[in-house]
Amino acid sequence: VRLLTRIRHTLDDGAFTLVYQPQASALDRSVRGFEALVRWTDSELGTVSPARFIPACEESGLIVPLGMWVLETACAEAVRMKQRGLPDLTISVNVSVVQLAQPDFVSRVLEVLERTGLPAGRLELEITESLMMGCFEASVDKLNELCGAGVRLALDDFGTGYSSLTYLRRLPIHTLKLDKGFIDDVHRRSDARSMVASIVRIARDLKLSVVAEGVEEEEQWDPLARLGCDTIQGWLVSRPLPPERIAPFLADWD
Ligand code: G
Ligand code: G
Ligand code: MN
Ligand code: NA
Repeated sequence: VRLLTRIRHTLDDGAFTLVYQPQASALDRSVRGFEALVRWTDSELGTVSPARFIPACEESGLIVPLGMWVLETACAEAVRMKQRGLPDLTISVNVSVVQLAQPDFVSRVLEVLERTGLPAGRLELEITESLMMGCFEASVDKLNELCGAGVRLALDDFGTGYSSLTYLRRLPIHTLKLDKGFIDDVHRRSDARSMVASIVRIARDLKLSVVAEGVEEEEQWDPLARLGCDTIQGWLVSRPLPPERIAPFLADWD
């Protein structure tokens, strides 16, 4: 309860910030985009992990205004990057099932694109598999609408929780984000490589791009690239960055 009271207070006064984690092409290491991740530093509670406050926001419905703030801030930042002469990169934004369940979710996303001027094709929404549990049919309709408008869709944390390969086929997604759990041992264990290889084969058949998440060690890069992962995300490329460190990072990375 105390957490929620604090969140309610701070939505207005700038205690939430976004950090941006780069995603690099597995083949040529060029940066393709950034995932926006929310951070909260409260004047009383200090830094609170999203792993703790996001579930509280989902239960209370506060995720709806917070999620819209995240979306608008991330899209505006992507437009600003372009204005500063940085290349056309994709911005990935996490979306909670609770947001997706809102009847006006699609129109509100399209409004944000219009307001910020970000082309739909440069926004990727990350949805987690828990969406399978609730109103699947209604969710698919909304995702189809967004897809039709040119927004890209990613299935986040793939392989954790309520995975279902039959649902995978029915979702209009472009990208599969392979959970860190599949990635950790890929340079050490052949069974870990077999798992990644199998998932990549399915993704290929479904014409999905694959992002390897949570890549921390250089030794993981080659096996992941050879196994057919398209994109590498993790501390090896960079920790999530505050907006002012994006341009310096890109300059260094080349
Ligand atoms: O960045 P970090 O590892 O601390 O994130 C922890 C969890 O919080 C992850 O599951 C991540 O997807 C989630 N998360 C981070 N930012 C957002 C956000 O803006 N919206 C939602 N719904 N989840 C987020
Ligand atoms: O659930 P989602 O994939 O949206 O959240 C990604 C989470 O993983 C964020 O909390 C982010 O800070 C974290 N993360 C990103 N890269 C790495 C990494 O290389 N190692 C670890 N341990 N966590 C990471
Ligand atoms: Mn994510
Ligand atoms: Na993830």
